[in-house]
Amino acid sequence: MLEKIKKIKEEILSGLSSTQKDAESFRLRYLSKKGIISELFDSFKALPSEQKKQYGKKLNELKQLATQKLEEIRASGESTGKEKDKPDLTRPGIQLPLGTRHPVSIIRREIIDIFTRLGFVISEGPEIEDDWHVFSALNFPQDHPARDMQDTFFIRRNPDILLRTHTSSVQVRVMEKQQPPIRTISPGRVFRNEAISARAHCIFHQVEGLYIDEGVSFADMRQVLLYFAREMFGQETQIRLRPSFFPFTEPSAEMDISCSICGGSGCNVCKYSGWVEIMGCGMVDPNVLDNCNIDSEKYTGYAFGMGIERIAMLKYQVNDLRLYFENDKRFLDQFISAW
Ligand code: 2NM
Repeated sequence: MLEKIKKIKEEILSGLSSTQKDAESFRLRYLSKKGIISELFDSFKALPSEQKKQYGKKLNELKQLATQKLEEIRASGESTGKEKDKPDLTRPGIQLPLGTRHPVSIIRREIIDIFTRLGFVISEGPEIEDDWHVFSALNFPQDHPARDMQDTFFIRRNPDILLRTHTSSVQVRVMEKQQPPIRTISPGRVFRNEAISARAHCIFHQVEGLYIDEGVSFADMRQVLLYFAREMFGQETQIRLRPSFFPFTEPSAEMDISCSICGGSGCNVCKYSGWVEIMGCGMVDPNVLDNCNIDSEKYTGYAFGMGIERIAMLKYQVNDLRLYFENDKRFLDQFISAW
């Protein structure tokens, strides 16, 4: 029996046996229930107890050696020699589910894309602002209702620190830093102290635009906004400008587009008027230019502002604003875009 153990040990150590190229045939030959080591254990059981001690140790050592060798063969996968043990590199990969862009992000990118084609550059600024950049520089009188606690979030009970209610504050910062020509759009998040409903939210997104140079006219503004409306809502779109009021522009206007849902014949969305409001605009008030150290005798400019959610509601015909903030995956998964 000692002879037999020695022979098997040498066979395993030599690594020459053909069975040693393949983990499974190695296991079958040495370690399976009918393998030669198991057979040795069977005959070991029949031995008289005084011999058991001598053989037991040798047998256990042999089994350990075989087990170790099997691990080595398994680890060096290439030496298995069998195709079925190799990874199949032609198998298709596991598909990871892709996310979708938020509709507000899609519309923001579309708006940015249209205006950057016209030479506007993007500017950004802080969401936490001071009174000067949000109100005073923009010609809001000290007692204007927008400054009211009910409309503006103030911070730490210091009325000079507040969350911006529009991104015009970014444009004040641009004007303070840079002389005309200025062509900029500022997309961003804004905050208003309003009760949340289908039509209002305390956080929403805006894109505001500003164009200042010598001899810039209301007609220039109208043509750029017409171009924007047609790129955004289709080439058949018409616009109209209605007189309005903003502290920072004079004259001011509200811009409507012909209803993209019914084409002007009348529907729910346009409330049977054929027109829907999409933004405010106007000629920058000379007081605003002066506040930002831009010579209002030399330069004129126009500005406009729109809510991204509002544009998204029109484009996607989703008319509950709250859906844009709930992040319900069933809602978000419906927006697939090249962006
Ligand atoms: C609007 C409507 C009209 C506006 C004005 C300015 C600035 F900084 F130049 F004064 N930025 N954006 C503006 C003008 C915004 O939103 C409804």
